[in-house]
Amino acid sequence: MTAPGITEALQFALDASESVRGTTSPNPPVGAVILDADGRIAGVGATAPPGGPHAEVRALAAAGDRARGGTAVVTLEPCNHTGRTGPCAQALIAAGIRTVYYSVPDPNPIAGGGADTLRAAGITVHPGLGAEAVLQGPLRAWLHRQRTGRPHVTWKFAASLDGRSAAADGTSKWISGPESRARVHDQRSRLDAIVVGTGTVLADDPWLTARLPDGELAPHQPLRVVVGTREIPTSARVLDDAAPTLVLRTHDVQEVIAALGDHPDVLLEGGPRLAGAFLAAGCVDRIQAYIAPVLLGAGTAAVEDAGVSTIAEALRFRRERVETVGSDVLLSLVPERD
Ligand code: AOF
Ligand code: ZN
Repeated sequence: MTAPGITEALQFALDASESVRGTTSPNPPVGAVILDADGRIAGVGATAPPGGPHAEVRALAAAGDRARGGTAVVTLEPCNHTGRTGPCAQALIAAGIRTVYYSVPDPNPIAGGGADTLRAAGITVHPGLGAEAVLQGPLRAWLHRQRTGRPHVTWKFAASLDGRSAAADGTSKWISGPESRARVHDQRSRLDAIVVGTGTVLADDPWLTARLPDGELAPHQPLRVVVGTREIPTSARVLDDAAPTLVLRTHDVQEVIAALGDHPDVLLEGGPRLAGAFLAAGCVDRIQAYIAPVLLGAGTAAVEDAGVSTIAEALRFRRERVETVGSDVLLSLVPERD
């Protein structure tokens, strides 16, 4: 059984890591909490942008002397290396921390091994606290990139009950409801990159920015990536100065993946042909399907040509989560191979 104070600290650590998602790459967005010797929260910290201090160092700074004899709760195994900042394991030892809980081991061969260093210094170490929430949430994309060398791509689409993303005349506003759209804006504000095809830019002229409920731009904007060989006008909204934009004049999925290098958390937003190419190339790691209670009976399919010509070749997915969002259903799926 984990003490109630630790469960609360884990929630603070998760919230801290969530709050810096999209701003730390290529570093992972980590959250850390320091409890004093009486189990009260003394400091909370999250990873600073690259080159800045790690989560533990910031939480220790906030806790000051109250860290002595206390406990640290961290979403990633404290690092053991002197990179751009000093090793967090040493900082925890120097501050007099007695107990460390962390969620997932650091797979980085250079930075990992902090748990052993802590144990050697006489600190009690508990791995695995909240591992599932961290693996599914804030560190999912970074861990995927560490494991595979590729970014984590979520293909998100909104479709009618009959799987269409636009009506026969091309109109598509709005298939999903306001709650689903607000949710996507919130998600964008915590991503590294959003990818769309030139067809989507030409058809919808989207801004692809993350906006707050009042319409203001969110403080963090992901990189906007436009893929395809069709010409897009210089007046396209995606080329405005609200966020950086990368235009890739290619159809090659592998080239896009390579160009995304330092951007592990990627949202693929369409259109149907680009989604089909990513699916056919095995480069979709998760699907988020917003299915609206709307029927069109004709119109553009959410995906086209994913390389399937017979049922034996069907791409199959495993259900990760089903939620209702307003009047829509959000299906989160992962490839059966994973
Ligand atoms: C931690 N706490 O908050 C983060 C960690 O280049 P550096 O020196 O910033 O080190 C980056 C590596 O440190 C990164 O690849 C990962 O293994 C670890 N990140 N570790 O103890 C943190 N962000
Ligand atoms: Zn560190």
